[in-house]
Amino acid sequence: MPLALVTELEVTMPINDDDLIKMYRWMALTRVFDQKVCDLQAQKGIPELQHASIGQEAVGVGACYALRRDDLVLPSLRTRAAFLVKGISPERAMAAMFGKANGAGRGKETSHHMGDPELGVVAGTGVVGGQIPVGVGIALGCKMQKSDRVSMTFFGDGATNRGDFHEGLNLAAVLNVPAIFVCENNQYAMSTPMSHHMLIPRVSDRAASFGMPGVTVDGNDVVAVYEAAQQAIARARAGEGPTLLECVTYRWRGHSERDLMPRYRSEAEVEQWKKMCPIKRLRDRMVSGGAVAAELLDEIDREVEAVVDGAIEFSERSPYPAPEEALNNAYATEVRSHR
Ligand SMILES: Cc1ncc(C[n+]2csc(CCOP(=O)(O)OP(=O)(O)O)c2C)c(N)n1
Ligand SMILES: [Mg+2]
Repeated sequence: MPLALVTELEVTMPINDDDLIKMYRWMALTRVFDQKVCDLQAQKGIPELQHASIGQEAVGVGACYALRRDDLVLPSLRTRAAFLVKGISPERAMAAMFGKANGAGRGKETSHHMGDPELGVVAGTGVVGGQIPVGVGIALGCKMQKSDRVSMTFFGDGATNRGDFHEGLNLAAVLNVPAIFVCENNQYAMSTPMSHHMLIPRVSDRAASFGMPGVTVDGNDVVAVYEAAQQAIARARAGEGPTLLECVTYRWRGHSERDLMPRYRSEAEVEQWKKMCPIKRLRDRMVSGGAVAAELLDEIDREVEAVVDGAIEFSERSPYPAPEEALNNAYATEVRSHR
C-alpha cells in the first residue's frame, strides 16, 4: 500500500473506512519508527537522544490527518507522527536521527527540531513551549495574507505552565488568528506529575481565561482527536479564531531514553495505560465492526516494519555533511519586509 500523504487526502465527514485504514497505518509507522530508534540508541548510540512518542501516536496522527498540505505544523519534542503525516519521508526522518547530510535536519539537528518549509513543517528549538508564540505569528501571517491556511502547534502539559503558552494564547485570541493549539497531555513533565505542576484538572479549562474554546478529548482515540481537530480547523478557516484542544494520553517510555527506570510512577500505572493502546483500540474497532479484515492490518504491520528497516539501511549508507556545510542554512540570507 503506498504512503498516504496529507496532500492525497480527501477528508470526509463522517470518517470512512479508508481514512481509518490510513490512520492505522500512520500510527503503526510512527510506533515502529520510534521503537526502532529506541533499539538503535541502546545498541549503537546514534546521535539522537530519543524522546519516544510510543503510546501517544493517536494525537499527532488524528490532528495532522485533518490538516491540508498547505497548512503549517509546529510539532513538540514528542510529536513524531506530525513529521511523518505531514510528509517528511521515513528515510529523511531516520537519516536525521543519524545526523546524516540527507536527513531532514541536513545533519544539523535530530528528531524534534527538524523542519521542512516546503511541507509546512516549522523547525523548532529546545525551549519547551517556545513554538507556541511562533505558531501564533504564523497564524497571524496566514490571516494578513488573506489565505485560509491555519497553524497547528503541539506542546505538552508541562509547557502550559510557561509564559509562552499564556502570552501566545492570549494574543492569538485577541488577534483572532487561525491557530489550533494541541496539548499532548501525557500527564507528566519529565518526572513531575500533572497534579504537582497545576491545580486544575484540565488543561482545556485554561482556554476560558483567554476567551477561546477549550476542548478535552480522549487522546488515545484517534477518531475523537481527528474529529475535534477538524472542528477547530473549520472554525479557524472560517475566521472564528483559535481553539485549545487537549488530548489526554500517556507516554509508555521514560521522558527520554536516558530515563530508563522511572521511579516517579508505578509499573501498574504504565501497564494500565498500555491496555488502552491507541493502535490496538483502532484495530479492534475496525475488525470487530467487520469493516476491515485483521489480515489487512497484519499486512500493514509487516509493511511498515519493512519501510522502517529500509529507512535505517538508507541512513547507515548516507554520508555525514561536509564540514564546510556547517553554517549553510543556519542563518537567514534574505530579510523581507511585509510592506
Ligand atoms: C524552558 C525549558 N525548560 C526546561 C526544559 C527541559 N525540559 C525538556 S522537556 C521538559 C518537560 C516537558 O514536559 P511536557 O511539556 O509535559 O512535554 P512532554 O515531554 O511530556 O511531552 C523539560 C522540563 C526545556 N527544554 N526548556
Ligand atoms: Mg507531558
